[in-house]
Amino acid sequence: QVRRAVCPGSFDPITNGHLDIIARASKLYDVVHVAVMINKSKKGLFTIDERMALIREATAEFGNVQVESFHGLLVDFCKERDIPAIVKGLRAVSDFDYELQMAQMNNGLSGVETLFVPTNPTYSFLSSSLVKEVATWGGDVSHLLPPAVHSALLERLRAR
Ligand code: COD
Repeated sequence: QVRRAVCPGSFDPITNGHLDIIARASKLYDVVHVAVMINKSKKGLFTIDERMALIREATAEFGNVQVESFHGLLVDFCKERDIPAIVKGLRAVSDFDYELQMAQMNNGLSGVETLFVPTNPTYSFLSSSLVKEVATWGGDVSHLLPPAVHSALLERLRAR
């Protein structure tokens, strides 16, 4: 049987922090689904298709990562694909409260398990929103993003 897991998120855009978690999950599972969850009330900097293309490019070398988008509950994404495990990165204690709530809610809804991977300390302060804010004001974020994501981000901010 194929062992599957999902790494869900907004990925607006994918950072080296996300990528580190996906890379580690890809060593533990046969197939890792990266789910770009669509949140209609949040207008992102990148469209869902742009986010997926950037994730595909950054994860191509792993060989067992499948990138998809989904509008709805994460547990339904999992049910439709027979995925028993959600893999999430934990940055700091501040992440824990909300992540624990979601993990318990998701488990209660469908029995899906959530596994937490401690973030690589290099990326423990890193989030998509901070990267966008720093880049907006001209700060250097090149070491925090895959190269293609960095170029796309600079181009998007220039066009604004
Ligand atoms: N280091 C390690 N891991 C990281 C880092 C980092 N620097 N940054 C992010 N991560 C990991 C975290 O595990 C994080 O959860 C994940 O990557 C995604 O991060 P984001 O910021 O792109 O995504 P979020 O936090 O907006 O994602 C929230 C979800 C989309 C997963 C959540 O809202 C969801 O499941 N929505 C679907 C609707 C649903 O089912 N709702 C009910 C939930 S109980």
